[in-house]
Amino acid sequence: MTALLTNTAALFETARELTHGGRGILAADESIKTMSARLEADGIPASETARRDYRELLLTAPGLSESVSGIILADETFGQRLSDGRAFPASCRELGILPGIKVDTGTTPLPGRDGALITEGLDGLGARLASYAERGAAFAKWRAVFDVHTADPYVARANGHALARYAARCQEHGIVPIVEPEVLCTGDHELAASAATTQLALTAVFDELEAAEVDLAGIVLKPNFVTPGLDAPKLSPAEVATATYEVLRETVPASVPGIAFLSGGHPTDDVCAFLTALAALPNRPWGVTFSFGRALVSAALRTWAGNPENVAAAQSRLLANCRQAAAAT
Ligand code: 5MM
Repeated sequence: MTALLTNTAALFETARELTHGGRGILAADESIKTMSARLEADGIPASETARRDYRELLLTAPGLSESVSGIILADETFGQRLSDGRAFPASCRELGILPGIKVDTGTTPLPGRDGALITEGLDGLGARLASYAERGAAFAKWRAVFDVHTADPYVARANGHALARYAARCQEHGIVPIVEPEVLCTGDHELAASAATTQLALTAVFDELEAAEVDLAGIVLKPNFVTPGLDAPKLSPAEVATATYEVLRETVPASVPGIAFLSGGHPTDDVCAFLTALAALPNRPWGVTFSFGRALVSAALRTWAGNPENVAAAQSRLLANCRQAAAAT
């Protein structure tokens, strides 16, 4: 019982540290395939070393910990060393940033569901979490993906169930689970479609978390902002914040300590404006912050271009975006 209570308190502390205090999370956990494609899109030959050098550039940006509380790493990076020989997870802690690990193994189509996706990675998850915890992981991440055109109650329940089993397993190992149900922003759908799908997904996720007896005080939720599709006319930050808050208020229990939003392909200025408007709404029960990937790193990757002479300039671009996002909280 005492160990359980200690675990509960520690999970809550970590979840708070990640989402409160004006800092947020840097999502640098692109799979090898995604990271390689992003390097190549910027003219950088993809290799294990190039992926390592790029993640080292991000982590060692001077003063990153002033705006970043945690960094999500992919398995490859988690096992790599910086050029000075230090392991990535240990370096994160030395730099004042909690190390996290993406533990899902990606998505696959659900049979007969028009291309709707299910996220995989539950087999052997306990053993992997034990190893990550031993090597210093403070938190983990699992991303479920929903499309407004294919999401339905079954798809939401199946993905919610996987997220809940993942979250329960993380807590068993003293690791805070980031629970990420992402409704994709790609397309030209209206705000109402994003709102309905986000509501469907979050309702199923919290039903399943409750059924799995996950301690909600020891998780971080990572949702999308409720917006029209990226190809549809934009709405104001106030409209996005109001629509997002309406869905969250209906679906997310007050016991969840913090919500860290994904950026979903929206430009940096837009997602920061959404976050500023949402953070300003009164009587919010949860802390709100960012867990952006592309909105923080895209400019840095372009500036670096694989050239060691550009490291400092690339780090400046990253830091500027992280400071802007932190200011929005
Ligand atoms: C950084 O990208 C993460 C991993 O993506 P893949 O497994 O597809 O390579 C991704 O889960 C990311 O954390 C979220 O989508 C949020 O990132 P954005 O760029 O939407 O803020």
